[in-house]
Amino acid sequence: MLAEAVIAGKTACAAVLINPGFETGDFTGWSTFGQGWRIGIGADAYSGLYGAVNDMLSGDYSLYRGVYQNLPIVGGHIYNSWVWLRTVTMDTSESWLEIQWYDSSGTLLLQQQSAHATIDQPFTYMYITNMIAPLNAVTVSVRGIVQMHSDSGAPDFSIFDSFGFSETVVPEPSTAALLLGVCAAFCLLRRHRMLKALLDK
Ligand SMILES: [Ca+2]
Repeated sequence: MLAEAVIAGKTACAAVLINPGFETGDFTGWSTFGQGWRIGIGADAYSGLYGAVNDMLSGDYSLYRGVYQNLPIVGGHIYNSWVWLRTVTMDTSESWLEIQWYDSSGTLLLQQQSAHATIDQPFTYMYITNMIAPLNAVTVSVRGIVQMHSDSGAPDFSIFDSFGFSETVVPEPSTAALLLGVCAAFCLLRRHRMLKALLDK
């Protein structure tokens, strides 16, 4: 069991999105806010069988809608994020990929956005690369955002699939091995603390 924990600790160094392409067929791992979120199939999937759709319909009132997932990160490290975004009959809204960085008290430190989709597009790679997490950030929120410009009610559809979030490791060649060792040691320590907390319960 300890050996399994050690192996899991090493691979858990960079947190990974749960259900990034909605292939559970639901929003497992994700949260949403605002109106209109559902899981779509067929043309609503960039990859696999499912994608996350926001329907903006007549009479809607939510100006901002989001689908998001939070992950632990390390301040000062460099990260990339992406999603495939398709938009249909866009005329009263826009949508984009958004990254928010939070400190340990849940305070928003910084927000970054990809290019915005303002007109119809097939599934298009939307991304933000080489983001440096604020030094005191501990959590990232990876978000697909839709903004309604008015309540005129024209139907607009924004479809998100295959979200991604990864760390860019760019150590000096001479320190690469050292950094990997530190990373492994950090994960081991964290895993040890988690195990100890569990055992102490
Ligand atoms: Ca999918």
